Amino acid sequence: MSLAGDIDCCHTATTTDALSVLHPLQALTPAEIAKVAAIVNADPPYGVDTRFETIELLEPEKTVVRSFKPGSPIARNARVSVFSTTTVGVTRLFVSLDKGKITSRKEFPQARPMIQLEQFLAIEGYVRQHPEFIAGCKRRGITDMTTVCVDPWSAGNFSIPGEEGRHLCHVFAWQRLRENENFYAHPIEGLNAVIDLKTWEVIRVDDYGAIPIPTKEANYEKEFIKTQRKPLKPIDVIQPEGVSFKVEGSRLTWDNWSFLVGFNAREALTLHDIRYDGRHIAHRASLVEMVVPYGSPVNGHFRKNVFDIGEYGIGKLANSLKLGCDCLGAIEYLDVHLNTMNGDVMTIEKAICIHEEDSGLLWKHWDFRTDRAEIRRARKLVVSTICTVGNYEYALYRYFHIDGSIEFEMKATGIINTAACLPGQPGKYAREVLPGVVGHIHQHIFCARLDMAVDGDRNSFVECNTYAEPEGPENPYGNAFYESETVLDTELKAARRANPASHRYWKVVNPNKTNYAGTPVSYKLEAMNCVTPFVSPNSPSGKRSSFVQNHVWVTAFDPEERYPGGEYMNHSDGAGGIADFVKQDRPIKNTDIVLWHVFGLHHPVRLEDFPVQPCISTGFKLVPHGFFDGNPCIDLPAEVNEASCCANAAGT
Ligand SMILES: [Cu+2]
Repeated sequence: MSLAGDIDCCHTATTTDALSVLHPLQALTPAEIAKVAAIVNADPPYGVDTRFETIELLEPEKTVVRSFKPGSPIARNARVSVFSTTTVGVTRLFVSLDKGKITSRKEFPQARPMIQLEQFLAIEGYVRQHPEFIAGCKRRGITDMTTVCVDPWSAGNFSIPGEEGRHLCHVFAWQRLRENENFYAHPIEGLNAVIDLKTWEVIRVDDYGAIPIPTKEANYEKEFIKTQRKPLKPIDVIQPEGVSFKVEGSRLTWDNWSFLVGFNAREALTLHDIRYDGRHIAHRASLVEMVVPYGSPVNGHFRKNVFDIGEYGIGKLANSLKLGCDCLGAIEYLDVHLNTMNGDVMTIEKAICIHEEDSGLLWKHWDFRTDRAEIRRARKLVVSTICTVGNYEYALYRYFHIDGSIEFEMKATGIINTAACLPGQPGKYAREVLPGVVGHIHQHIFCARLDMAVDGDRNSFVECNTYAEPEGPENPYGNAFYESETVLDTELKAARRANPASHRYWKVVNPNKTNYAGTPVSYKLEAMNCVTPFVSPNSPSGKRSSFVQNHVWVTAFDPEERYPGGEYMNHSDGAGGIADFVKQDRPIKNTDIVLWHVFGLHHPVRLEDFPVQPCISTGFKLVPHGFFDGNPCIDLPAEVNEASCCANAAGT
């Protein structure tokens, strides 16, 4: 591909903007993160052992956001989670930047922080030095421990004797046969270790029995690919007059859209104050959990049920994006600023990519009597991030379409998690992708938290089902079918699953605002990727991921109900998540509500997924449904070259 020549195609916006706070929802600046760390370090809850899990913006109340006028003073507060290097527990602090002090302190003595990026290589180092682990490797023919790659998996909560009450990591291992080759082709099967992240002691090595390490190479790096196909001709994406969007601090405006971009270590990118033509649609929207259950009970694989957001935090694992590779065209990048475990500022340059894409046909009609055609092209604004969690890449795209719809797409790529088998004997829970190498059946189940505000905060939740009319006097020819709407008015009633048989869908309506037809304005959830959960809900992993049991949940707004599996997920027991929130069975009719959508990928592995997986995709849409009185883009100007395209379109 070629790039846009001498056109200014790439710009990073935050270098100066990040230094000043322009909006109450703007993520903490580097100076603010440093100041918060200094305030906490002046009175650290765990003394010299104190480390920082997260330092993030304590988001202001909605009234503050709604009444904010540019230029008016902005109160800034941070939400901080700190932990000790020596004892289990997390302390949550609220810090006032303006007052320079801690304003709230709450201890969670059983909580464990997310596994930190800084710990990954340390875990590998300690495990590789352990005599029992070395002996296990030796039984499999490995004598050089520097070739062993150890991936740090969350340990879960399995009530295994000796594990209770600790802060642990459970590891799987592979062997790298030579420099830069793909070690996931060489699983060290049946050998796991459990390491205590407080004492750095390997508390147990599990050896389920040795089988040969598969040694056939399967590489993806270009230096290993002997023959390459002929390249295609270049595609240039150029916008000779520049882009149509504007970035002012954290606010983006494009066409009729306006919204703010936030970022934190756990959720990565967050969207706020989303409006179309000034009308509110959502107050906050983000991806709040992702759980990846694997279906194999063999050896140590039963433990693979990882919460990539709650146990690792995908924000801290965001990539710096590369123009022409990760993103193509006229791009604006935003840097993001997080904290290290020591409380230093960690900047990920170009973590957020913003650009426009042609999106094909928007609408068209050809009048065969007059031979006249009207055509409009669609375009979307794309805000993207890519996060690497161990073997997988999650490429996260938020699309703002010109027709008022918002789309979230997650593309999964990277390398499937591999295990080894005897060649030709993958067993029923896996598919062999290379002789002796398998990928287990698994799922990637996501939860989006959508704090809706359809034309204001007071919304209701409606389910729509389509039914066939029974044949009879009213339906003499048997053709009749109709849609039926039900307002689900309490939290327990609104915990629902998809039903393809009735083409069930849901919408968030504002009963106080009507369209020309006299019906409430609304946004429809297009839930295209509902996933059937297979992990038993009463199992150790199932209890911790109970949110996957429904495809939608609706709760009365509570700013502290942030995560569907609970606030502190690592080693969690399943308490404090959405299944507990809805036990309150609060009314959700004509009030401030939050819609939680559970969707995902069901992933029986394909041979084509290895050695590196072409993107597979999942997501959902929020689509205006009676929000407008008609097609909201009837006013879109025709393309400049309309004359030629219409002549072709009309078949002349
Ligand atoms: Cu997968």
